[in-house]
Amino acid sequence: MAELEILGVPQSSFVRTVRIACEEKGVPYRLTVAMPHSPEILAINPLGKVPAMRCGAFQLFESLAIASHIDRAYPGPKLFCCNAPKSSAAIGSASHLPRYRDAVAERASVKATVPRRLRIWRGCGLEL
Ligand SMILES: N[C@@H](CCC(=O)N[C@@H](CS)C(=O)NCC(=O)O)C(=O)O
Repeated sequence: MAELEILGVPQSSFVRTVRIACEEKGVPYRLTVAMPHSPEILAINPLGKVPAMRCGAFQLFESLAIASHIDRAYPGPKLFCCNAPKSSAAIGSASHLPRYRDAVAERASVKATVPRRLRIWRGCGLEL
């Protein structure tokens, strides 16, 4: 399979969502830093929003569409399960990632139950 390229800025929680999907699945990817409305982004997303994704000739935008594609196109642990309510709940959580991140940070300060997840998220540019 062609190299998976994620385009966007690391500060964006939507970019983090798709990077975390890659990290959780163990899918190698390249982050190309590109600002919203830059020519690279507009070539993929007419709305100019990040993230965007490229894999060979295939291009995609919208974080949840990208995360869902990564989940279905690559091997590794399932991020979105086949059970409709659980899958819908996962999509809801991903939509509220910034708030979820704060909840994780709060929990982590009380008990260190999520060291791996914190390492992954730090790797994606999150400051917890
Ligand atoms: N629904 C989009 C939202 C993406 C989004 O709003 N990204 C922000 C960066 S965090 C952006 O590109 N903003 C530029 C703009 O709204 O014009 C997704 O999930 O990918």
